[in-house]
Amino acid sequence: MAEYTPTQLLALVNGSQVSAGDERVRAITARIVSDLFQTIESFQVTPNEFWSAMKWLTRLGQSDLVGLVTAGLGFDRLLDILEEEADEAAARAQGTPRAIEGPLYVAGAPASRREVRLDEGNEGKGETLVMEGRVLGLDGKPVPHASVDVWHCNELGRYSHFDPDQPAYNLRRRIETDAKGNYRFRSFLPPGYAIPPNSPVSELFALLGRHGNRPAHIHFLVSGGGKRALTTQVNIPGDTFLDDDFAFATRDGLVVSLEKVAHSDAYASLGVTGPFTHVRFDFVLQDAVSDSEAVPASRYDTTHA
Ligand code: MBD
Ligand code: FE
Repeated sequence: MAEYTPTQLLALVNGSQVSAGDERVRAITARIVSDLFQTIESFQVTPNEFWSAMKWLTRLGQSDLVGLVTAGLGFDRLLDILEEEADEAAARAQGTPRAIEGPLYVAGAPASRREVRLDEGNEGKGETLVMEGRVLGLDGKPVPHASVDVWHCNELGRYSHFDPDQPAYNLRRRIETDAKGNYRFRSFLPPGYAIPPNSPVSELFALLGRHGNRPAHIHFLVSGGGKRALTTQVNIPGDTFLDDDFAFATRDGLVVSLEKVAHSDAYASLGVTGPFTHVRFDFVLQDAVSDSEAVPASRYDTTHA
């Protein structure tokens, strides 16, 4: 019925409306479609290229790997940067720096009080780690009975739940701090992470000429005492990829110091007898300015959309 130039078509796509719809969704969609029309035109993207890209997107979604691409293309870090810029604009004091959740968190890990063996079922793997510290407010006062969710990859760089070869909640635990805000756990020093080979993600990064490695790290989700919930990671020093993280998530202030200890009786309850590596790290939580900020807002929790 009608013949369109690309510009006329774009105006129709973005302007067609039979009901009010949602103003924000309409505006954002219009911008994205406009940018993609323009990209296709200026790069003279062929039908084959376009449809193979759409097939790639389909495979990416089917393999549940979207979150690796968002991390590798900087979107996750961008959201953290923007949150911090908003804090600065509002003159909000910073606590422990935030770091991206990443796509590999699983809620509902087994909980325990004050201490835990995160490495339960992984005896003898890696170098023994004891990490301990407190959860504090900006005023330096401890947060009693705070919740510290902790997770890291196994000795092969893989995360339970996403790796069918690991038991449920392997290397995932939740610790409730004691009345003085203390937590501690035993585990092993995890290796770094690499994106799965032969996957839609590795296909993209090969074409971009980029590697898909993350330096060794441990994830945390910390909340309690009505403070602002914190999502962060600590990095283990000495890793080749510390300043070359595929997910751009490493930060000053989050690289821990390792202390080699030959012997201590202080961690008998965690079964520590021989030499181990000790890390001390306190998490400092910002004050919350709303109730929702105090709730640990995982990206998988759609109630916080
Ligand atoms: C990870 O282990 C991770 O933490 C992130 C952010 C992205 C990919 C893999
Ligand atoms: Fe990770």
